[in-house]
Amino acid sequence: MKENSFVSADDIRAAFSAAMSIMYRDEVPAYGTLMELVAKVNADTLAANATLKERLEATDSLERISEERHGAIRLGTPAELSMMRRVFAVMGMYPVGYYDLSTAGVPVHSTAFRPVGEASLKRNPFRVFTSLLRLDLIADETLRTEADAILKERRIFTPGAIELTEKAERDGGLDKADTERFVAEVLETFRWHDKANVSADMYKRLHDAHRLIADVVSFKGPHINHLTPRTLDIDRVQALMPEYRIAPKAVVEGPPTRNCPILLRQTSFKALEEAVSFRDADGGWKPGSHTARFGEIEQRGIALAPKGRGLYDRLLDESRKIVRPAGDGSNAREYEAALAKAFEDFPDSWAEIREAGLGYFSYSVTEKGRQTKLPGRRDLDSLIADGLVQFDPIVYEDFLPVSAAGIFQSNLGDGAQQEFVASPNQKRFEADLGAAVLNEFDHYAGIEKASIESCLKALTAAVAAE
Ligand code: OOG
Ligand code: NI
Repeated sequence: MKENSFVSADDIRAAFSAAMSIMYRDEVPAYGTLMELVAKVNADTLAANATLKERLEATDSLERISEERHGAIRLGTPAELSMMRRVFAVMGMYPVGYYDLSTAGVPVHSTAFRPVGEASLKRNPFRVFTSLLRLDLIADETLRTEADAILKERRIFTPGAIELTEKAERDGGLDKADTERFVAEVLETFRWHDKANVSADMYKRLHDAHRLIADVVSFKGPHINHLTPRTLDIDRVQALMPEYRIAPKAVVEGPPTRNCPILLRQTSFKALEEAVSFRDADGGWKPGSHTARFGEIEQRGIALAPKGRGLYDRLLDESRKIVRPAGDGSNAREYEAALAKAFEDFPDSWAEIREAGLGYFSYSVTEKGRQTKLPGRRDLDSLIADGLVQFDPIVYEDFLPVSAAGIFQSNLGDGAQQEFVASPNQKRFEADLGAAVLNEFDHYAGIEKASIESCLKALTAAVAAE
């Protein structure tokens, strides 16, 4: 009986995502400006491209776009990570993928919490890129021990958030009143605190070791460090940003501009320098500043199959061997040219991408297919050739490690390049998380397979009905 009154996990996530967006717009007004700009560019893009609009409507994804965003947080301890997993599970968000950022000079490893089923993604695709600090990559042992002790002391979840998460786990859901409380309580974890947990001296030592360590260890909680709306034309938003008094980062991360967007392209505006205060020895507060929070936009393209992803990684690597984008933008044009040149080897029509087995597609029966009586079961390619089945790209829902590193770097200050020995440790991450991360490729392959089966079934049903 009680079950009927539960709010669905998808609805809890949608409510949480909306609440987070309002909070962040309040905290970082430039994010609100960016949202307006993205809404305008998306409306213009749809008005100018009838086919795009029609396909987004047909695949039920038009509505989610204006609601769509991701955020990012950086956690300090395994206990925080595993509790965060339980909190996100209440909202129907599960860890997908493992990202090792150590190779890029950032002492974290990460996953993305996100909805997984097709229906859940359509309802609300809110995701959170979640990183765990790796103190094991810090050379200074004294500092490591001190940072660890500071992190162990803090409590990033309110008692209410923990209690409601446990209740949801026990009962299998939350009712409306509990959902409202849950959203409000969990939001507290993501809130900005301008009063640091540490002294100015400690902050400086952490900061000297790595800016990211200072960002994680010095504060009461893992403030949301950016929120990212999804745009349908990232080049246009990037070009318009200065007009809206937002300074974009030097280059767009990810693949170059193409007719058929693949994976994910991202750009951001620089983190703000914000006033904070540090603890004094005599119990007072000492003014200072900290740079952490920024805004980002993304354009999502087709999810690539392992073969396509291999090609993407190779071409990106090739272009970076020719030009590595500098943080100050001094070689941005050369980088873009090298990237575009390298990607000439990546087919740029949906039909070619499909035929080469590079990407994942969702298949559906066409109008003609619905009116055709089939004499028997046929293979997919011939059904497509005869115009009975059509295909649309499946949207990439995940992240890219090289791009993520670029986003981290551009917001850590350009002098912050630091080398670590590459040391991916997915086993350790999963032990800390308290669960295995899901494999992104399995997920897309599953959606594709289900769509093919449903087409063949519909067309065979037409045969059986004769
Ligand atoms: C996360 C950076 C990664 C993305 O979109 O690739 C990211 C961070 O700065 O904490 O959000
Ligand atoms: Ni991001």
